[in-house]
Amino acid sequence: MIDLYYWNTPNGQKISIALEEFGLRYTTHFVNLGKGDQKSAAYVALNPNGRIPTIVDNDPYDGGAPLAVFESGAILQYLGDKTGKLFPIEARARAEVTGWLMWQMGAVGPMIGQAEHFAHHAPEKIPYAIERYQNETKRLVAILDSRFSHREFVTNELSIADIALYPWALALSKAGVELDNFGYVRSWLSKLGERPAFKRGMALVPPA
Ligand SMILES: N[C@@H](CCC(=O)N[C@@H](CS)C(=O)NCC(=O)O)C(=O)O
Repeated sequence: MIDLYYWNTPNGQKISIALEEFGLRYTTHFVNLGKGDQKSAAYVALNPNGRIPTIVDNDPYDGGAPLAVFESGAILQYLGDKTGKLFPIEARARAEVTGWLMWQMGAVGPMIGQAEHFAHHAPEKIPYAIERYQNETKRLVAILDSRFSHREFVTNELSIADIALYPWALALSKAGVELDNFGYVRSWLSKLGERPAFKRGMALVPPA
């Protein structure tokens, strides 16, 4: 059984989707970001960065003591290795999936996050910052769009890289970037959104 420390934001949703795709049993612990639960000493002991998501695998594949894993990309890789699914072992396929996963972690997530921050949450409107992060986000989405013009998934097969990108692509409009000119990304989103595991992962919300 896996303990999932979660809130329904893109980085959290990557992991709820992955756990559903992998068919792993998990218990959800809602970490209320609005109340600052992610900064509690007990939580920071599991995730030194004080952010969601985190998992604790009570049955890790090395057979040892319960294992805490933080950083959504690292969690996806860990779960892929644990299950032997959606994260190839063969060197070339693995390098490609890892590249797109790191691209999501290092570029797509942070740029959309900053674009949303400066568009909606910054105490003052700074046109330079809004434009800079929205333009960079559009540049990244254009790369994704051209990728999907000739393939179904970001690499040859569905992988943890698609799972990492999906909830962030859904969040684009919050960052002020619309998908009108990115038809291939829209089709990929609707195709993945039909998968029962993606539906269940995205439906995980805190109790009212
Ligand atoms: N690189 C981290 C980023 C995690 C992250 O930024 N999580 C956000 C929610 S999507 C969070 O916990 N925010 C709360 C805060 O900033 O205090 C990961 O991918 O796990």
